This record gives sequence, C-alpha cells and structure tokens, in this order.
Amino acid sequence: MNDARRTRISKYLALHLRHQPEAIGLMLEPGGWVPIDQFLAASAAHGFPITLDDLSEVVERCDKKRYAFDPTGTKIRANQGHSTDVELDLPPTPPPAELYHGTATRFADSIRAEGLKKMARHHVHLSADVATAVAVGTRHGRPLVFVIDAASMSRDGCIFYRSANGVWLVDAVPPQYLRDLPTG
Ligand code: HQG
Repeated sequence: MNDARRTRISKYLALHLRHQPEAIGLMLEPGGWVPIDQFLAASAAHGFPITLDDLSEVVERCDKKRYAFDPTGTKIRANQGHSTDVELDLPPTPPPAELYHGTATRFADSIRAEGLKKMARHHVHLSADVATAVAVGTRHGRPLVFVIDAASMSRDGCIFYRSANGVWLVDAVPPQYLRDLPTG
C-alpha cells in the first residue's frame, strides 16, 4: 500500500473512531471499541472498502500509534483524540515534573490569559518532549511551546492520564502552571 492510501485510511479511521461513528452507522462500545468486522462492513457499505490487511498495516505503521486492536484482535479503537462522547477508562497516572504543549503563536496571548482549554476535544493534550510539542504546534501555524509545571498541578490535585500512545491528558491547565519554553 502506498503512503497516500495509508494516509487516506488513517484519516477515515480518525473521522469515524474519534468523531462521527454514527455517520457510517456505528456506535462505539465502552472504551471506544468497535468490532473490526463491523467497521469493515460499515466502511464498505459507505463507499470506502478497506481490507483487513490494509487496516492492520495502518494500525501498525502509524507513526503516532493513533489506533489499537484489543488483546483478542477482534476490536479496534482510537487511542485518544475523540470529540464524540467516549470513556476511555484510562488509569490516573502521576506525571513527570514537566510536560509540554505545542501551539501556534497566534493563540499564545489567549492561552497566557485563560490557560489551556480542551477546545473541541475531551482533554487538553500534552507532550512528553519538546520535539513532539513542536510538531503538534506546527499543525496550527508558527509553533510555540509552553512548559507545564506538571509536578505542581499534580500536587494541587489535578488528575493526569496517559493514553496508550504516550499523550498526556488533563481537563485544563490554568495559566499559573504555564511558562514559555526558554529559547536560544
Ligand atoms: C489551542 C494531534 C486559544 C491549543 C496531536 C491548540 C495532538 C487555545 C488548539 C492532538 C486555548 C486545539 C491534539 C485558549 C487551547 N485560547 N487557543 N485558551 N487553549 N488552545 O488539535 O493539542 O494527529 O484540538 O493550543 O499530535 O493541537 O490528531 O489540540 O492549538 O496529540 O493524532 O487550541 O492532535 O494528534 O487544537 O492536538 P487541537 P492539539 P492527531
């Protein structure tokens, strides 16, 4: 399968496993799971046929590990990033001392004033390293990275979750826990 086809399938998975399962007649099970045979049947019925081999290749080769099969190999889900209502059942996990959030420079003033909000997603997404944060920020424009004082947030009672693909998730980051990443 070529890169373009893999990307198309990955975007199709994101659309229907994170945002609009109902658009192809699916309903996410608790944890966000969908039986693979149902997913393949629904995508074929809606004009986007995918083979099981192609699906497996997309899940395995996805650089961000966006999707996962369950241990029985019969279900698939998105590891994070949902906007549709889903409970991922992730265990609360103590964070490292610092985490990072990459955004675009044009959002910086608003973020400094009101902190990080979830916007359309279920959580605010934080990165474990600066390089990942820069890549996330670049999706929105000229990147800017905030350092999050996760140790203090955790001490003050904020619950952190870590998705299966290493993204840290919180409800919000109030402005007092944010500082600019020193440059130069
Ligand atoms: C910004 C990708 C103004 C926030 C990535 C971000 C990530 C504010 C945007 C995952 C704000 C939301 C998530 C405030 C937050 N004022 N702007 N108070 N609070 N924002 O895409 O974190 O490819 O929903 O900084 O790798 O960029 O989908 O979140 O710029 O892990 O697998 O509002 O998406 O993964 O944008 O990205 P997003 P994100 P996938």
